[in-house]
Parts: sequence; C-alpha cells; structure tokens
Amino acid sequence: MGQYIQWEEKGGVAVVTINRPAALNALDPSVLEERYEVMDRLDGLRHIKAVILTGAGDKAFVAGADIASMREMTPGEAMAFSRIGHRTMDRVASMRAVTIAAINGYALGGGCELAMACDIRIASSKAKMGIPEATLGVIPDFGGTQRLPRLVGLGHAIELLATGRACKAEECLAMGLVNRVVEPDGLLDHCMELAETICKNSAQAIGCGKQCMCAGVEMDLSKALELEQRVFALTFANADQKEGMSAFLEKRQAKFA
Ligand code: CO8
Repeated sequence: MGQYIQWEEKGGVAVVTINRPAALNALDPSVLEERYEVMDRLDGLRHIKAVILTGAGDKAFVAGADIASMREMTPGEAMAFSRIGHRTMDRVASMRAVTIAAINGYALGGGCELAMACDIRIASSKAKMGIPEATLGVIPDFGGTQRLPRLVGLGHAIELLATGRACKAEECLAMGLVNRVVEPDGLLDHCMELAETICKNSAQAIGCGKQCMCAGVEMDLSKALELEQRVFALTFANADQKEGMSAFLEKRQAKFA
C-alpha cells in the first residue's frame, strides 16, 4: 500500500482510493507519481477487468491539483509538474480494463480531469464538478481543455472554463459530463455492480471495442470504419469469440478467460 493511493481487489475489480482527505485528496507530484505506479501495476494484472477510482472521505473525489505546491512554481517547474500530471492521466486513459470514476464529492480542476480520463463517470448526488483554474490565474492542464469539450461540447466547456463555477451533479448529467447520478450511500455499490456486469463479458472484446472507439473518434469517419472492420475480423482470432458464440448456441453462460 502506498502513502496516498490504496487499492483492493474484489473478484476482477480493483477499487483504487486517493487517501489524502485533509487536503480534499488534492494531487501533488507524489500523489500523481503513486497514482501512475498503481495504475501501471494494475494494467499488468490480466485478471483485473474493471477499475473503480474514488476519493477518501465523504467530501471530495479530488479537489484539484495541489495549490500549495504550485503557488511558488517557476514556469519550468510548472512544466515538469504538468508532465507528471499528463503522464498519469494518459496512464489512466490508456488502461486495458474499463475505468469507472466514482465521484463522491468535489471533482474540481485536476479532479475533474482525472474523472474525465476514466471511461465511465458515476456521480453521487452530492458531487460537484468544474474547472476553477481561471479563478487561480491558470488554465486546466491535466487534459481538461481537450477532454472537456470532447465530452460536453465547446459551449458548455467554455462556460465552465470562463465562470470557474462548480456544477451540481444533475447539471453535469444534463450536459453529458457524467453517465449517471446516484444516492451517496449507494455510489460504490452501484459502481461495483456495473464493474461486475463488465467482468462477465469478454475482456478481449471490450479491449478491442475500446481501442476502436478511442482511436476512431480522433480519425476521419472512413478511416475509423476501416479500423473497425479490421479489429472486428481480428476478434475471430480470440478464444473469446468461439466461447461466446458457442455458449449462446449451447444455451449456457459463456466462460471467458
Ligand atoms: N490544493 C491544496 N489544498 C486544498 C485544495 C487544493 N486544490 N482544495 C482543498 N484544499 C485544502 C484546503 O486548503 C483546506 O486545508 P486546511 O484545512 O489546511 O486549511 C482543506 O483542503 C479543506 O478545504 P476547505 O477548508 O477549503 O473546504 P471547503 O469545504 O470550505 O471548500 C472546496 C471545499 C470548495 C473544494 C475548496 O477547498 C476549494 O475551492 N478548493 C480548491 C479547488 C480548486 O481550485 N481546484 C483546482 C486547482 S488547480 C488545478 O487543479 C489545475 C490542474 C492543472 C495543473 C497544472 C500543473 C502545472
């Protein structure tokens, strides 16, 4: 167990918790490095099919990058910090397993960016999300200027950037920033049920589909459709294709690797 990032495994699901509640789980370089190491390690564990990310305490998922450690930074130090942040967010975004952000409270700045690097976002009704960097004289820099408009469109993204306001969970749902809003007490159970459903399906197929979607949205449509055809054909080289289709025809539950 690290100092700030703790994780436990339940079946094929890893639950990873940022544990720095006194600073509302703010991300300083040590927290980011630890987060990178844990995600990298989990990516090497083939039996882990879903990863739930959450924050310790009942107040915050992550209240952003650590403002105290940034205040006196020079531009060069800010660049070094930015690199650590991007490396960590990219590590989360490129996980083989499906990643689920269980947003249990404030997800601001770097916290909102961490949630956006995940595949799926489930918010507690108490969650608040936003990018308040303009109130601090900086811009979002853990992927926020790129992932937010891709998720919610430029209009909502620029409004959130310019006002710096934190949106309630229902508003986040309406703009497509989160997949679902659930009661705070049921948040982790809900995410676990979702993860268990994911674990029943073919991890190979999900991985292939995720790659097509993530790469495809950055390509022109005709190239993306070609990619889909090639990856579809390749799934027939996987044992999971034989098992999944045989199980259906034999009227039994599929047992995927
Ligand atoms: N950094 C450091 N400490 C923090 C942070 C943070 N982001 N957020 C909260 N804390 C600390 C507070 O300082 C406080 O510490 P202490 O008890 O020692 O005074 C403790 O957490 C509790 O916080 P509050 O007393 O403020 O709790 P409130 O309930 O009154 O308010 C809020 C909760 C609204 C979440 C409030 O804490 C807040 O506004 N926090 C800052 C949110 C923010 O601005 N986040 C964005 C940070 S910038 C960023 O993420 C940029 C990412 C790109 C980085 C680029 C790298 C180069």
